[in-house]
Amino acid sequence: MPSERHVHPITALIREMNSIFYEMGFDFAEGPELETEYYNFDSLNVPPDHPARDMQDTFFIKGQKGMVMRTHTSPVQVRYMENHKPPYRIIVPGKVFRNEATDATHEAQFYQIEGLVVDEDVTLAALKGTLEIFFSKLLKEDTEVRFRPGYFPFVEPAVEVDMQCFKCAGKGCSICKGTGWIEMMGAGMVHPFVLESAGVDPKKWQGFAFGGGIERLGMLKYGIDDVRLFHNGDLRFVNQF
Ligand code: 2U9
Repeated sequence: MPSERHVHPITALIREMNSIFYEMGFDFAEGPELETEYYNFDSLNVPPDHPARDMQDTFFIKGQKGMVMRTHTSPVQVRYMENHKPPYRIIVPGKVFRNEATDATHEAQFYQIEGLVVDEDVTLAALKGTLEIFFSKLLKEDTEVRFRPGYFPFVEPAVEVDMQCFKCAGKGCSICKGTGWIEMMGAGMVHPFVLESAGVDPKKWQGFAFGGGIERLGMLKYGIDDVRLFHNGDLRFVNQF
C-alpha cells in the first residue's frame, strides 16, 4: 500500500479546469444536487413532454412532488442569473444524475462542467475562441475547435463542439477513429426564453453556454477505456494518478 496520498483524477481535473477558467476571468458557482423540476427543466425551456423528463431518464424523488436529482448543472446557472446582475462569466463543475443502465461509457452518476457568459455583444465566435483557449491550455497543445449543428432546448443556435485530436494533431489515429476530430461538448447561444425566465433582458444581454462530461475528458486525457473505473473505489486505480 503506497503511503503517499493521491488526489482523485476527477478532483484533479476539476481543479485544473477551474484554474484555467479563473485565468480567463470566470467565477466559480455551485448549487444543490436535489433540484426542483422548475430549475432543472422548465426554466431551461425543456417542455413537459421532452424525453429527458421521462422516469427512464431522470431520478424523481419518492414522496417529494416536483423534485428531481439534477440531470445537468444548468440549474445552477439559472439560480446565479436570478441573483446577480450581468455581465458575468461563471464556471460550474458538479455531479449529475441520469436514470440509465451503466456500461463502459455510461454511469448513472457522473460529473459535468458547464460555463455561462452573459454580456452585451456576446457572439458565437467568442464562444469558439474561449473553448479553443481552454482546450489548448488543458491539453498543453495548440488545438482547434469546430462546430457542427446540434439541438438543446436551452440554446439557439445549438452546436456540437469537436476538438482537433490531441494525439495525432488532426491527422487521424485510433483515438479519433481516423477523423482527426473528437466530440467534446455541446454549446450555443443562451435561448432568449431562458434569459427572460431568470430575469435577464434578452434585448440588452446575450449569452453563450457550454457543457461537457468530465469523465469523458479524463478517459481521453489518461487513456482510460471504462468510465466505471472512476467511481468503483478501487485504490489501485486512484493510486496511479
Ligand atoms: C443555461 C443556459 C444554457 C449548457 C449546455 C450543453 C449544450 C450540452 C451535454 C454535454 C455532454 C451534457 O455531459 S453531457 O451529457 N451538455 O451539450 N450544455 S449547452 O447550456 C446552458 C446552461 C445553462 C442557463
